[in-house]
Amino acid sequence: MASLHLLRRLALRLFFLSLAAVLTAYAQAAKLNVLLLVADDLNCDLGSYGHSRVQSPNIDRLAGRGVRFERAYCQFSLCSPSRSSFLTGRRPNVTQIRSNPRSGQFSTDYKPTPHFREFLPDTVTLPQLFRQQGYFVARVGKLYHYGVPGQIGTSGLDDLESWEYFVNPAGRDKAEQDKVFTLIPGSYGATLSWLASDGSDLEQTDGLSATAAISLLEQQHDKPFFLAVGFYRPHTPYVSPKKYFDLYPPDKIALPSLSADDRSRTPEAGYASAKQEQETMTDRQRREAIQAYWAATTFMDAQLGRVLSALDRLQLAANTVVVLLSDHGYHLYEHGLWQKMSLFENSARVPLIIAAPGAKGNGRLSRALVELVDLYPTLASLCGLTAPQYLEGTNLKPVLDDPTTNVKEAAFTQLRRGSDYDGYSIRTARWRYTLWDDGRRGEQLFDMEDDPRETRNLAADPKRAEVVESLKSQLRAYAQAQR
Ligand SMILES: [Ca+2]
Repeated sequence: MASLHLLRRLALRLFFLSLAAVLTAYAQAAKLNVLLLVADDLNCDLGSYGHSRVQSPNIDRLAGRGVRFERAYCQFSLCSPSRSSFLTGRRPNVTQIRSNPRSGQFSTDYKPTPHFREFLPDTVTLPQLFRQQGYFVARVGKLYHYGVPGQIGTSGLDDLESWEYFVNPAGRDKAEQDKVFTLIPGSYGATLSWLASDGSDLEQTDGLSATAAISLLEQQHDKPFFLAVGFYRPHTPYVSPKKYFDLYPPDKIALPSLSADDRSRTPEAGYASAKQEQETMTDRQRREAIQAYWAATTFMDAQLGRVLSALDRLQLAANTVVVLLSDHGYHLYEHGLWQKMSLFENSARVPLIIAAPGAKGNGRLSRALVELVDLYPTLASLCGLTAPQYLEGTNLKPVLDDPTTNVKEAAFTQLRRGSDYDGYSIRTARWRYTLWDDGRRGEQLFDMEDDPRETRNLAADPKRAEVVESLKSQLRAYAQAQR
């Protein structure tokens, strides 16, 4: 009898011990790491996004094991406004960051201005939330705004509250600036400029960034980590080793065709991002610029691939959420435009891939409309962190489990032209509608199903009056609500 009682107690004790072990393991497993990969000025010219020319094997590999978002949009098609938005989880009219910092302008605490802390001093940024909740949080390279290439190797427009540790690599591309071909002598980052560089991948800033990120992954941490790696390419100057240029011979690159509105620049506000020095480029130069951009993309993809391989080698992939995104889209002569700062699809649309361990939708694409402002609540939810109530995005976890799910009806992107006027654009499943200066400087409506290259502006078509009214009132409500 006594031994039976003892056995029963022993069995009970074993049961509770193993239950405790399972619960502890579950709690540890639930603490997912985050690897946030942010490319600068990267558009959707990528293999996994269906581009027939551009080689991006590593981003494609990530798409194979995560959910690839086909319709992801930035909230502002410029670096600092977009990054300030998705890293705070708030829209540009709330952060009040609607321009890049003007060089030489410093606030009283010697930060380049404008900085979102001037307007939202107590906001908790995405990385800061992870810091507060016990994560090791580190940054490599460009997460908040940096002037490229001028501020490479500095902290740029950083937010010190966001990081416990940071690295600011500066490579051969920074040192060899004088070899870069540019449309404006002495200017590299704001205009089109490029260089087929000598030397190896590892000497370039993005090569050094990947090396620094791998070293951080290799360190043993007693806490879960949130590692943000900000690549500088394919931002101008489009610098990469020569071998990447050889992949894209210019004479095999077809230039986009222009519509009648593109040629006449109607409405003018829609095309006001065009820069004078870009207007006189020869077709040969246009092809060379596209070659250099694609080369920089493939080079950046290779560095990103080194970080992903390290994650696999260190057996961290099963316990790490991996995200790839770009701060905004980018034109390569579509509509006769280059770079960003337009409200056409190429400038508003971004690549976005989220690979969350165990998500049922992994390996599939989603056509759900999503916005970069959704990143913050999504990562907080995936990692079981309590996010601030004021966040303006939507948790995408339901889409990661079922990519056919929709979580919103529309995505919004905005711009400010100088200090003069704003443009707002709404993207629904079928339409893109853009309102310039509340209509005083024109409006544009494109049927993205029938006319994905936005060649026919239907805003004045009487048959579409009802659609225009509905989309216009949604845009006006958006513009007003956020002030
Ligand atoms: Ca950018």
